[in-house]
Formats: sequence, structure tokens, C-alpha cells
Amino acid sequence: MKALTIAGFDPSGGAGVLNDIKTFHALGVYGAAVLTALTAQNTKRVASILPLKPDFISQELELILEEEPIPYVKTGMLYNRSIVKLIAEKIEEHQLKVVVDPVLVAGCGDRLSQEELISALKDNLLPLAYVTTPNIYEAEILSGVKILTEADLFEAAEIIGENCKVIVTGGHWQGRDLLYQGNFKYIEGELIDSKNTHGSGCSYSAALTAGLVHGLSLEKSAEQASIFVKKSIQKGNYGTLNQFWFNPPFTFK
Ligand code: PXL
Repeated sequence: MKALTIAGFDPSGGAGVLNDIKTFHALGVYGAAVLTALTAQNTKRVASILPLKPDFISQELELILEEEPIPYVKTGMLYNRSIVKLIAEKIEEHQLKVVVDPVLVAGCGDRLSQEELISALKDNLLPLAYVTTPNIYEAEILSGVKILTEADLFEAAEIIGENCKVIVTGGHWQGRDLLYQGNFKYIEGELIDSKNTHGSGCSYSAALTAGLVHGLSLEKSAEQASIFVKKSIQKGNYGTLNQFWFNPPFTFK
């Protein structure tokens, strides 16, 4: 059981590849990670971003894929057009099944992307994705629809859904997620009143990927991911669980 995340580094451990790996691990999936960018940030602000060179990212990815096939890959922070183009090329070349988390800003609201990322995602990446997991804000930007009503939400999902399956995550919609794959299905959830939401989008898409790796359907994976994120926000450790959440810590002899 192996999954790969292609995403940025958040030193707080709450988001980005560290969060993805912790989430994979908590859900019984071995995680590998290809880094796209370094960030200097905490849960309150992003101070600096250092994107890696596409040639280097390409090498990171090629060496991982050389070893064994990876059933599902997730992408997080891709930052700019050249990184998106590279990842799109690799998806086609290796026929990867990809969960795209269209990361634009950090939970604190600071940017994690260049302006050009939006059109790059729409033109190059989403048409190759298996599923994408925008939150309401990202869904508005990707669809061009201001989401004020349920009809707006459905319209936005349908527009994005011309490319791939879509789950609009519900942190801003009474905690319900909307799955669109030719038809609409709400995944019931609960909105948790908490400040511990940094990285919860990463946790969601990583948990969804883990479900798919385990062979669950997309709908079942979405149900599980919703529960996982709810519990991790309740636990308060920046939106992810650690492996001991299921079994209390034990002592090594
Ligand atoms: O949650 C979005 C996200 C993705 N990737 C990185 C991040 C964040 C949020 O802070 O830091 C690297």
C-alpha cells in the first residue's frame, strides 16, 4: 500500500508533505513525497517561498517511479505554471491516477501560488486528474462562479467537473462535501468550530487518496476522509492525526 504526494514543505508539520505523510501513515498507507517548494511559515503567516527547479522535481519523481508503480498520487502546493506543466507531462508519461488538491492560499490566507497557477491548473492539470478537491473559495476561482447559494455550488462543481470528478469540500458549507461525478451527491459531515484547521485541506485530500489506495470507491473514500478530518480537527493537532490516535502509545521493550 503506497501513495505519493507531490507538494510543498511546511515546517510547522501541519500542512504540505509532512501532513500528507502523517495522514497516509495514520491510514495504513506507506507515503513517499516529492517536494515542489520550501516555505518559511507557521500557522499564522507565510513569510517566504522557495520553489524548486522543475528539472530537480523531475528527477525526484523519476527516481521514485523507477522503483515500483504507485497506484494513486496526490498533488498539493504546485506554486507556478512551470511546475504544473512538468507534473502534467509526468502524469501523461506514467499514466498516473491523480488526486489534485488545488492549493492557492494557506489556511491563514497568505498566498501559496503565483497568479498564473489558476490558468495552469485549469489548462494543464485538471483535464488529467482523476478527482479534484477544491474548497468553496478554490471552487469559485476555478469555476468563475461566486458561490452564494446551493445552485451556485452545483454550477461551480459542474463547470470544474468538465475536466474530472470533483469534491467541493465543505468547511464553508455546513460541513457537507459535494461529490460530482456526472451526478451530485452530498457527503454528510459536521462543521467543527475550531481554529485548528491549518492543513485540513491537505489532510482531506491525503485521506481521500489513502482510501482509494485501499481500494475503496470514491464515495466511500470521501466519507472516510470527511470523518478523518473532523476527528483530526477535534484532536487539534493542526489538522492531522498521528498514528497513536487509533491505539494509545505503547512502550518499546
Ligand atoms: O493547506 C494548504 C497548504 C498546502 N501546502 C503547503 C502549505 C499549506 C498551508 O499552509 O503550507 C506547503
